[in-house]
Amino acid sequence: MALNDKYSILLPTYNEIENLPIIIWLLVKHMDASEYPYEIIIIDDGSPDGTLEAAEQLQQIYGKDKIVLRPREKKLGLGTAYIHGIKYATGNFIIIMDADLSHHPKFIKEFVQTQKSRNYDIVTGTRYIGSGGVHGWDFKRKLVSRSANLLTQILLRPGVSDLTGSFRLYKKDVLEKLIKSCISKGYVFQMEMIIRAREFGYTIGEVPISFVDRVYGQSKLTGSEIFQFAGGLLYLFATT
Ligand SMILES: Nc1nc2c(ncn2[C@@H]2O[C@H](COP(=O)(O)OP(=O)(O)OP(=O)(O)O)[C@@H](O)[C@H]2O)c(=O)[nH]1
Ligand SMILES: [Mg+2]
Repeated sequence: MALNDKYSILLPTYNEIENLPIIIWLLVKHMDASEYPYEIIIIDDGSPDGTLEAAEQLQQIYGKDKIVLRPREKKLGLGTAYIHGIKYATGNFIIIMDADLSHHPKFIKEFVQTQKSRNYDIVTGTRYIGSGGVHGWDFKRKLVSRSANLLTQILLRPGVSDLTGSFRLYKKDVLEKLIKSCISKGYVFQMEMIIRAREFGYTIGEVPISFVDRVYGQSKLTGSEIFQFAGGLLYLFATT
């Protein structure tokens, strides 16, 4: 382990009051066991359900060095939540993940090992190779995800098996550069990050993950999201 490596985990939240205590507990458990220095940066966007108040209590339990709160006034979207969070990150590596328990912190160890094995710029979780998979999605959602991924593989040939996933490890400077160069919003954002990464010649490693559908809280995948995704995909196809 390089002596100065530190991992900043960005956790954007919007109405995650049921999930936050569990994800934080799991993160602390797994990160403490790994012995890597780390911090968890919670970016809450004015959740009406009191997520921020829960985060404040968790900060008191686990300490201000481990739990950093960088809330914003209102819901401004995931992309800018990452940009906001990075500004405060003190680690040289950034881990982004969802707070809704779809991404299990136990995989972080493998992300770190994979990154170190070849000094990858990015390591992405993948649901589509090896032991990776999806649990709890209905047929429609699986079909949408698979089709989106397949269509993208055909059109853009990115050489990465899971493009729309959002459980990833980045070198901090790489993520900063990528975020600045990405213009899409919504689901297509994660995909654009990988496509731009390829353009810049960054190296990408993959770790199979099992993705579990959110248990608590509302899902937001709607027809308009799918439409938006298709538009974004065509845009990337036309411009890259
Ligand atoms: N700060 C912030 N976080 C957000 C925003 N939108 C979503 N999130 C968080 O980003 C993560 C991913 O969002 P999800 O709602 O789980 O998106 P998804 O996984 O595609 O869809 P479902 O899990 O089916 O709802 C979760 O931790 C959310 O709480 C936002 O506008 N601002
Ligand atoms: Mg989710």
